[in-house]
Amino acid sequence: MTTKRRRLSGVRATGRLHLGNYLGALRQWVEQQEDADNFFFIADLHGLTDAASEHDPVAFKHARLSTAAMYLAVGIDPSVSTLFFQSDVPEHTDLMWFLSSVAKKGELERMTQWKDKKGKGGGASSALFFYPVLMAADILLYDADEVPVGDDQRQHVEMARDWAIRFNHHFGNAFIVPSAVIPPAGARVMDLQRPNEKMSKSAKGEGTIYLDDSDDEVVRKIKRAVTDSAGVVASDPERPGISNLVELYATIENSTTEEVTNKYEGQGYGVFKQDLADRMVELVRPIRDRVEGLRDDPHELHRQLSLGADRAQSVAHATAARAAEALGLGPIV
Ligand code: AQP
Repeated sequence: MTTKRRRLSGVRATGRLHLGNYLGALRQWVEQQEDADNFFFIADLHGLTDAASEHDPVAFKHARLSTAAMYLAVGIDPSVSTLFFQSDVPEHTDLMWFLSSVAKKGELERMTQWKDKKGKGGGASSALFFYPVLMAADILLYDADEVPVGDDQRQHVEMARDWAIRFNHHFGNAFIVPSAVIPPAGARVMDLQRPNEKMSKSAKGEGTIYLDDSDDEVVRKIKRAVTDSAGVVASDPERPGISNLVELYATIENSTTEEVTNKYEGQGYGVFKQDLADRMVELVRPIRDRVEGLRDDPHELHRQLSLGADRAQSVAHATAARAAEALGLGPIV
């Protein structure tokens, strides 16, 4: 009998997932769903990293459930994968504290996301600073072999690996050391208006395509995507706007960027953007339709997630207990 490899991943509970989240993370979760033992969580505790003045508890309740609806809408099947809210499993925060003994302050200060975000919006919370430790706890709690994520999370998974190795070295082998799995295409989808920056929820503009955008919004965003004056469909690091669109097209079509540029040789951006917009609408429309149906039945969503939390907790409890014992928190026998 072969044991399936175990995979763990999650997305912050911001309510609306975007194309970057989908192509960088969720698509690979779904594609290999049957081949692995999956733990997918809605990272609602990671949704608490904003300063208190920016956090709206009522909107947040809807956002966490809406994020769950999006997981199901893209194809996560709760009868195949363990799907749960992070906050339903208190061992995440227990283990975060245990790991803080091996996580150094200087390491957290060097995290790219902290450096990028700490200056924005004034008064960064300590949760934002500390969140890589919570993320390490998320990853290590389920004895995962693989962590399928987009390229921007590579550094955080590396950090979790380092802390696991350090903890194991000091206190005995408590953790499996997992690897990040980054998809070969779509690992870093760029903003359509600022193609030197990654597509992100906080950009809040025309450069981000959401999985519940209307057909008109999708078409408009693609058509207004920043390119350049060369008018040649190409993949070239010196031309990030058109290169991002070519990569998007290739990722959606499961083809190569070379095949795409060959196909549109001698044609302008207009034809190419129209074709990309058509494909994008075909991708987004069924997801949006399913999300709308799922959001209409919050009780059923909560029921499914609470079943997932029970299974998740049984695994998480064993790992947290192992780590606690390694630290000397158990009884003297
Ligand atoms: N642009 C992207 N391209 C490819 N993958 C991406 N991911 C995020 N943006 C891109 C991947 O999506 C998963 C969940 O990410 P998250 O929950 O950490 O969300 P995030 O990175 O905080 O998303 P945003 O939109 O970038 O939020 P803000 O704007 O608040 O920083 C991860 O696997 C991530 O790699």
